[in-house]
Amino acid sequence: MDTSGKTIKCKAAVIWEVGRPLSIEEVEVAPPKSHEVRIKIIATGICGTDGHVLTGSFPKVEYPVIPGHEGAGIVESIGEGVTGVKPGDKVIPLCLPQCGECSSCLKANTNCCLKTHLYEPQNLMPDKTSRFTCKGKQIHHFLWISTFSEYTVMPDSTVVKIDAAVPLDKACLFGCGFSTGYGAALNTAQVMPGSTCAVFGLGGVGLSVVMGCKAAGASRIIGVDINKEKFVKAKELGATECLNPQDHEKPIQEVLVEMTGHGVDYAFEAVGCLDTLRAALASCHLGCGVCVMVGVPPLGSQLAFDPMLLLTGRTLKGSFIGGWKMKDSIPQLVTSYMEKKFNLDALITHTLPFSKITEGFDLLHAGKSIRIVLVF
Ligand code: PAD
Ligand code: ZN
Ligand code: ZN
Repeated sequence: MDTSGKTIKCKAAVIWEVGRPLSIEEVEVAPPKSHEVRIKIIATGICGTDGHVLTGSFPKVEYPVIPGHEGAGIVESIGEGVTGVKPGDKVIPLCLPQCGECSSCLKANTNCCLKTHLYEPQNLMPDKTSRFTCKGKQIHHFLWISTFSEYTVMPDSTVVKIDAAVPLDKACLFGCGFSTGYGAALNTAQVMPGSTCAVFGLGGVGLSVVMGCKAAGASRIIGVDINKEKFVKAKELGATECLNPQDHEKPIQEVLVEMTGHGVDYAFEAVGCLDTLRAALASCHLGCGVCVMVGVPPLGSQLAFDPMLLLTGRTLKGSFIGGWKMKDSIPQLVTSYMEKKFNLDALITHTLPFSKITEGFDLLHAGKSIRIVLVF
């Protein structure tokens, strides 16, 4: 049946208000307008960030909202003026746009397109209307891409075509978790061969940092997590040792400094917590250690730490989606995956039907999963 130009009814997961659980609803998805694309989502991962949307700790979200930002799908129809993709193309929705025109897009050293939600909200399409309705109410978009819906509409600056041979139930992880962690090591830290790294938080993002450190040739990769069940996979993916802070009387930064002599060359925070961020910074080598912040901190929080840590030459950097200019980089990462340059599949511990999304979040919160992929 040709659906182009028509409203499509499908299943989506809606958060009606902060603190309310996800509810699976039938939604109406309007056709794409000019410079917009409607996509049939085939698979979507659950990222720690979607959990922040449920609790209201992700900035600038408006409710009711359809979250989800780690998806892969097939273009169903396109609006006027779209040139980069066509119906039938396999695509990844981009949670960080690459408009190609703003001052950030024109600079080589940043991926923070000025169309990012941190700069202007992405709760409605650029024309300030929504393509989603449910029970007569307008539902907001999330990061413009809302992948927890079987059909979703997004601007053409937030979608990229990928190799038709790639399985979409794996490729969805390029939309956020894998790219974020892997790029934090390769692009943001630019880990040097032979170096020592510490990775705080061994979820999907932290384990992708571990893979990036390994790919960059780090000789020592120390995983840090309070859930020791994460250690098996961390070691499989490249961690040389793992530490549980709860097994030590001393603060973990002191343990790391002692273990390494003078601290680590690179420390990554992939938890989203200020205490672990301070610990990661304090575990860096005097004079040259680099701490990369990847986890999203609690909304409205302020960071306090001993400024002498920086005065003496350590660096604190943030990494947004691994520093990748997503439109340029995701197709290349997909090609590297097809060439088996990294083990993305190892991150997927569960593949569930979309209807089990709540079970998926329960597994994530109970620490029983790395990445859960939901399939429509
Ligand atoms: P996750 O919940 O799968 O992993 C978090 C891990 O941290 C778990 O293994 C926890 O056991 C562990 N942990 C919790 N507390 C501590 C602690 N005190 N010390 C050590 N480990 C601890 O989440 P994820 O891997 O999907 O995401 C991790 C963070 O990265 C989260 O804050 C998410 O919002 C953020 C993120 N940032 C970007 C970005 O562009 N910067 C992109 C995607 C996700
Ligand atoms: Zn831009
Ligand atoms: Zn994410």
